Amino acid sequence: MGQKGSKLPEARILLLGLDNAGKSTLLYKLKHNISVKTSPTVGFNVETMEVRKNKTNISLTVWDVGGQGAMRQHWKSYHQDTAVIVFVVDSSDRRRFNEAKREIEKTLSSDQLRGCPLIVLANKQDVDNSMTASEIKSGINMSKLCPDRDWFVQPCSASTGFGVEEAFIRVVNMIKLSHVTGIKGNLKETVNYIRGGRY
Ligand SMILES: Nc1nc2c(ncn2[C@@H]2O[C@H](COP(=O)(O)OP(=O)(O)O)[C@@H](O)[C@H]2O)c(=O)[nH]1
Ligand SMILES: [Mg+2]
Repeated sequence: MGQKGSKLPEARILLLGLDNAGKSTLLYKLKHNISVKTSPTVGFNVETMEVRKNKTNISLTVWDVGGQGAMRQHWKSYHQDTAVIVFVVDSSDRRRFNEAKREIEKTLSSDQLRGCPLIVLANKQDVDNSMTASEIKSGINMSKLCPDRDWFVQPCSASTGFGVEEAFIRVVNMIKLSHVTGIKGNLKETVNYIRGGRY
């Protein structure tokens, strides 16, 4: 938690993916380092966590927006001020891969998310015969789809924890300072100070 009375600079992370992809499991694994039994998210889960980036503490707000059909039309209202998009794919579900791909394409076409970095999590790598991260990368055609944003495909398993920390570090590294809101005081000085440091 932050110091008493001080509000930390804040970055918003959008956690998206089809229902059953593993978003909520991932969020709880990250936040509490535990595996919990999840139930389908109705509406959204929101969790905050504090990270240190370039010598500055930042509060990350992770929005896990329910992935079920009817909820998907609401994803758009969460787009504003997003620092990084995290899209979770169920690598064990080849049948729904095209559906996931279409949602990624739709998400990236949002004006509010123009240039916003994207990390695709190839989740459920613990399941036998699941798609590899490189299969997912070429299946989505990432380099063609993302000519004007940072992107990365990270293999992971929200159940076992494999790759979860790496994914988190990548997310933090992808945050641009211009997307961190609430840096107080002389912004320019603060930014210079932060730039001078190392994560
Ligand atoms: N084997 C395996 N199952 C997972 C993994 N991540 C999530 N699950 C399971 O997939 C189901 C859906 O997970 P949930 O987090 O609720 O998905 P959400 O709808 O995207 O929030 C649950 O039964 C989870 O236990 C994973 O990495 N490996
Ligand atoms: Mg959920």
